Amino acid sequence: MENQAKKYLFSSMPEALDVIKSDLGEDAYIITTNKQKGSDMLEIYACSPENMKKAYNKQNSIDRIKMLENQVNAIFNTISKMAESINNPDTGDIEEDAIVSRLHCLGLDDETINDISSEFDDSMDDEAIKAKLIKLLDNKISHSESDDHNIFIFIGPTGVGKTTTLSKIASEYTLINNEDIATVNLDVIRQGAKNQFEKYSNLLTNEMHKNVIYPSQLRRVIKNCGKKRIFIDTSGRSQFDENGIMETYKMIEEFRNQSRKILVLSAVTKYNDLKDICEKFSTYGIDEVVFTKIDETSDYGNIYSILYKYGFRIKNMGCGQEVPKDIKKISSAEDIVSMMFEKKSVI
Ligand SMILES: Nc1nc2c(ncn2[C@@H]2O[C@H](COP(=O)(O)OP(=O)(O)OP(=O)(O)O)[C@@H](O)[C@H]2O)c(=O)[nH]1
Ligand SMILES: [Mg+2]
Repeated sequence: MENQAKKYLFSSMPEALDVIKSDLGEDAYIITTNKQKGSDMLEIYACSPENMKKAYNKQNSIDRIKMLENQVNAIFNTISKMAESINNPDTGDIEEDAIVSRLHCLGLDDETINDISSEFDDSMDDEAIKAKLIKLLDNKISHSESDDHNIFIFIGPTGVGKTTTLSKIASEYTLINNEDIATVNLDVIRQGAKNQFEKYSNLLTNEMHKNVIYPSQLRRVIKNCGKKRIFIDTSGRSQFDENGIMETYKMIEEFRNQSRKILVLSAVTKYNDLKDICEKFSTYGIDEVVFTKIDETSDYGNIYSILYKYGFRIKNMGCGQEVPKDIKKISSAEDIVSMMFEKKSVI
């Protein structure tokens, strides 16, 4: 600013103003006024309106440049810090974070990751991670066929696809294996359950029992059944409806040890809810699970986590609404892990 200004020395201000105005114009700016050291004279800096404008613009540019400089410095500092932490040999946390976030991306929950993360390290590529996940799961899930009974009981929460899955699995035995089957409906709750059950059963068997509401009735049906296999459908029960769960349990209790209790779960249910469901239905003694609605998600980590935690046997997955075609066979832990990596049903 001083460069644009002109210096004046006067003994009084009125005298100075007259001269400055005639010199720099009526609108001249007085920038500073000080008493000169060692005298009574006034030292005045003034400038013309044009120079004042130039000085203002220049100052503005300087401020903007300073601001940009600050921003560049901040960016530079951040990059330096990042580079430093990457090059720092004590980066154990970063390695762990990388593998943990890869496992998260595969849809696994914190609890399972906590259990298995010590088996992984940051040097592992996707192939190695996949192989390890398969091995870990394969060691957990049941491959036992010792409970391979001929009475199938489908249990689980409401609306997960119990009736649909029963019909799909029963179809295999009738349409593919050419076996005779009977169906039994214990669902006394849902409106329309009988119609839905009847619709499918009519296609599968000539022995359908649709009004079974007492354990004694079920006993008679099973005793007198002339068919090789019996498929029993039950009412959907919320995991929080303990009375309801017990009510169905009492119906089948007598046949618990001679039947295959199949827990039907939806692949779109949240992990914590799935755990609650598994805990509550464990009263029945679960022999097998079926995950349905795998066509309605691309995240299969929950399936892995549940099988890893409970070790259930799994043979089928529901992949759509059509009976009998929308069912997929699971032949190994590899099928599930592949789905997690591909983010789609690849079996
Ligand atoms: N997308 C999709 N829909 C399914 C699948 N399995 C069943 N569904 C649908 O889910 C809905 C409920 O199926 P149900 O078989 O009646 O279920 P449920 O468990 O018997 O139901 P409740 O008896 O009321 O407890 C229906 O619309 C089915 O068509 C599946 O694998 N994928
Ligand atoms: Mg049903």
